[in-house]
Amino acid sequence: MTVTDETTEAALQERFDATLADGRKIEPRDWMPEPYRQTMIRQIAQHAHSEVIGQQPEGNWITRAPTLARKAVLVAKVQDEAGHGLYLYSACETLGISRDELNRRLHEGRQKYSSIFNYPTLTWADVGAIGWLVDGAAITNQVMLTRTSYGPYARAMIRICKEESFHQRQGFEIMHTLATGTDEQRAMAQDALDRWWWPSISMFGPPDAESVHTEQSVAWGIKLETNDQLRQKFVDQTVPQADYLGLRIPDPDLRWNEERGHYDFGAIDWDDFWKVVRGDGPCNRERLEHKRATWEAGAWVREAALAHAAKKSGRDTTTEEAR
Ligand code: FAQ
Repeated sequence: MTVTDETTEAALQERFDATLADGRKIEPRDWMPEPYRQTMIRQIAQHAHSEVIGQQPEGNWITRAPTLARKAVLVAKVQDEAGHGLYLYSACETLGISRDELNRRLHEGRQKYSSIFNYPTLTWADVGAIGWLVDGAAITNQVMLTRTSYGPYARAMIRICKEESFHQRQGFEIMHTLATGTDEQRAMAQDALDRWWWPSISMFGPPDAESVHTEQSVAWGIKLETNDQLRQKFVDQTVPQADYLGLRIPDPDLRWNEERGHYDFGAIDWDDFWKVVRGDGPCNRERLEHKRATWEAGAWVREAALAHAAKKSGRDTTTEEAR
């Protein structure tokens, strides 16, 4: 590196640091350190993959939703998740990587998606529990991300959060209907809460002391709160909701701590979390296999769309020339 290059690099770094310090956004055409770009690609891709694979557990219930109205809402919700994936892939592409490459990395197991989508949806109450708890946890994290330092990601999050709030409420409403229904329905709601509680609070990621990326991501303004802070926020807001539903959170150590002004809760089984993250959860193989199969089966649609776009742009040019 020459002296001029070094000076330029230092000046660029200084401008990047100043942008962050002023609370302004980093935009696609701005210079950014390569590790920042790679971190953004990793996180946004993982997030996009989660939205897309996250369609599977609830999609499983579209044909068996108990009423036509429930079916219509569920179809719309699952479709919203696909839309979130699309906004996020678009945001990720502004970092100089293609959607095809992101999919390739996922399909080859080189990129992750959220641990939470590796659990089965055994009853209709699981659809309620996902909306209430999983969308609830996702919003807690994503409200923070509306202020993240990378502009396209932050802007995508604003719209996603609005839709996730609707999803969370529809989940809570399903749980409320079941919790105030027959004994059997109430038992279904409790069983779903029993199975989804621990996976939901672990989806915020490992404890801060073991989170390899948090310190740097906080320094870059990617994360504004840590995994443990967000988890605590989620527990604090969800416990009163469970009380309102008359359901019991499956944690004997859960209690209000007057001194801290927060709920204390029991130890999370991190061995189980890592097992799921590493590919050995109840549904990992099935989820990824289905994702790969639909990608392959949809190849003709992508090819047809590209051929149509090429044909249309050719026709438009002809029309222009004819004018
Ligand atoms: N699952 O150092 P950290 C949704 C990995 S969207 C799998 O703490 P970081 C909507 C992590 O990648 C849900 N892996 O990492 C919906 C890293 O491994 P790596 C998705 C996990 O990035 C609702 C390693 O552990 N939301 O639900 C998980 O600073 C209903 C060390 O961890 C997002 O993706 C996990 N749970 O913090 C859809 C939000 N946690 O990459 C359908 C954006 C951690 O070095 C139905 N992402 N790991 O190989 C984030 O905010 C962050 O990436 C965290 C992790 C907080 C997830």
